[in-house]
Amino acid sequence: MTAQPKLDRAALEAFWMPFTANRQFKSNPRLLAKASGMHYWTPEGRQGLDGAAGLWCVNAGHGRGEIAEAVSRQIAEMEYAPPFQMGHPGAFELANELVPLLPDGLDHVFFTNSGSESVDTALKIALAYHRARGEGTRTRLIGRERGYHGVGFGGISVGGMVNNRKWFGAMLPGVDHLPHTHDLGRNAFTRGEPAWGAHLADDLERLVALHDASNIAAVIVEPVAGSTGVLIPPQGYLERLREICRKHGILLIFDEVITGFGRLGAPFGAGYFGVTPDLITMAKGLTNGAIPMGAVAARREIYETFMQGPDNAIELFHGYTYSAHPVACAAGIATQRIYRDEGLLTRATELGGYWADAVHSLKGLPHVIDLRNLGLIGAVELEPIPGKPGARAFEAFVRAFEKGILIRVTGDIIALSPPLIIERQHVDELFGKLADVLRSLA
Ligand code: PXG
Repeated sequence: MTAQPKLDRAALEAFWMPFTANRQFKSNPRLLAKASGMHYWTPEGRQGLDGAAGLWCVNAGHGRGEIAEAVSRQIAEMEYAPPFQMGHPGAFELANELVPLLPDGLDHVFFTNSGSESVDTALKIALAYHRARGEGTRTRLIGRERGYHGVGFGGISVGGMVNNRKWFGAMLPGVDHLPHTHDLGRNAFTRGEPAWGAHLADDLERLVALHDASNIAAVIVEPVAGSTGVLIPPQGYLERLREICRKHGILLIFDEVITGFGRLGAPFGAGYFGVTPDLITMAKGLTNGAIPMGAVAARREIYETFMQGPDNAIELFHGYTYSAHPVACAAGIATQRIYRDEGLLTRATELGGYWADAVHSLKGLPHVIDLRNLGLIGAVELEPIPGKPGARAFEAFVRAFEKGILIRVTGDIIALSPPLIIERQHVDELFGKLADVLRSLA
């Protein structure tokens, strides 16, 4: 590894770090300097097993040469091309690569640069779609408690995580929230999808009765809620949500920023659960996290609804300077090739049983009040220290880092989502060390 200049406390000051306890970090920094395969290394050369795929994004593992080469080739050839009223081949190629991975009927792809932008884009498409069909009164948006849809104003408005919302004023008007599906009393220590809770989708009927369907544009949910701490949908819940949306002409948006690209053992959660939404948002695994990129897939009828009026009319007044950025597209195409060649989008199916056993092997360890799993996702919920929410899991995170495993914590929940190239011996190491960490906690 190339020697890196030491960053002292003063050198850490200028960067205002996102979603980070800045002062705590800067007095005890955890820096990463190199990554390959299943591992990260600190600048001092300490190795850490990646139990989080970076941040749910490095699905093909780190240091993929094919992506690096595709990116360098594209930068040398053409670093940028304007996406409005012009195009470049990579954008069309990547969209064509994605369509076969999507549920039948979702066959048009709009490119963005992040999950947050994908969410805003999907919400705007939903509103504009209804208006284009002459149902412009459909303006209300429905999210879910504990939902995470990124940090744009659209995403925090439909999102349901209080810390992400309470600081930021009134947000979008006309938003409602379905109840979340987490119930430890009924579903603790369930393997896979819990049996109880499908009826919680019926709350949508209450909102329809309250507002009338003619005022409701869309419902957005994560098929598996990730960021809030891994909430697995109850059996039949997503089907029921789909049915109620269909009945009332409400668009259903699946936010698949985390569940996309093989996390559950199918290319998308929609396919895994056998429930087809009208719009799917994605990001993260789209480029293996190598270059920022997001996308929204839309049902053909939605796209076609916009394709009216004179040929020279711009149909959707929306887009980003970096929509379908050539370098991101190159990374995306190379990533999709790896997923295909290595069978990674279904790998979680092969390994899911072994992974589930490993997750549930933590039962009985100190402070563990729930274990959850689906595909290559796992969660360990800890009893909070009274009066200090989040402190126990944060301590676990710090000790895990010191022990050489990278995990993600949110509140008092540890979330695990390794690269999909993980092997059994890594699963053993991850859970062996995590068990040691849990045993060491006060
Ligand atoms: N939707 C979902 C479902 C996400 O998980 C976003 C949108 C936003 O994506 P961008 O690219 O704008 O960050 C996400 C992001 C965590 C964690 O700790 C998860 C995310 C972001 C930060 C932390 O689990 N997911």
